[in-house]
Amino acid sequence: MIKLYHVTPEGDPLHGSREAAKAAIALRETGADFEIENMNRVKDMRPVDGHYKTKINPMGTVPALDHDGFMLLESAAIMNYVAELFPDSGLLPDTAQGRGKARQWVMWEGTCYCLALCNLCMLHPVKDVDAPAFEAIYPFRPDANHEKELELAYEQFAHRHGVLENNLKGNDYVANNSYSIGDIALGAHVALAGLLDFDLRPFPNICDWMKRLEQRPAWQQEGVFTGDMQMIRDKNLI
Ligand SMILES: N[C@@H](CCC(=O)N[C@@H](CS)C(=O)NCC(=O)O)C(=O)O
Repeated sequence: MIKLYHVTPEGDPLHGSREAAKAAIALRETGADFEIENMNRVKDMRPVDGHYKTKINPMGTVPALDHDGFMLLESAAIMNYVAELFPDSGLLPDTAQGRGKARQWVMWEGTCYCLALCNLCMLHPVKDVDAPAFEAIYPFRPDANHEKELELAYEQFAHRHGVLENNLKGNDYVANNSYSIGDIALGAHVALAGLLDFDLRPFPNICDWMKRLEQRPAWQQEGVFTGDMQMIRDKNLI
């Protein structure tokens, strides 16, 4: 049995976990039978001596995967594991070069893209989420308005979207023009544009790609993603 520890959007102060959404989308793409264990980030995951941190994930984060007692942490590792477990899913291309490229984009998302995302989260005014729940993740948020730094963070974030935009030129998907875990890693986080008031319209290839991902049933069933896309549309950012 496969169990995925997730934070779904209903009742969550931050509208759910995008990292766990990646794992849930990957699992849905495989057609695997799995169950979701929905966690409360404040009550279940954050207490230092709680069951989640002591027995499931010492980092107190989701996703965590339990496959017949085998425990795996980290969204990138979980997506790779799921893709290898279900090779017919095509979540990893069938050539070494294709797999290399898919993993390149998963790594790029988790490092280069996320660095810029976190810098922006650190400085962006908290508006559409619960402030204390959000600020607990960013203990070094400045308490005053840092306009210049915020502008630089937007520039850095825009640079990352420029890299992705160029990579998608003439391609439907991020790696070898074939849908993979690279698209899942990136799409789940690019959808945060609404919460960050980041305009995707100057990046037409990204907009088309997001709309392509939105057509897939695995993404339509992921409430974190559909909620984020709704906010993007409500704010006319796509
Ligand atoms: N590197 C980890 C990051 C996981 C992570 O930070 N997850 C967030 C949710 S998106 C979390 O669980 N935060 C805990 C909290 O808000 O207390 C991964 O990729 O799985």
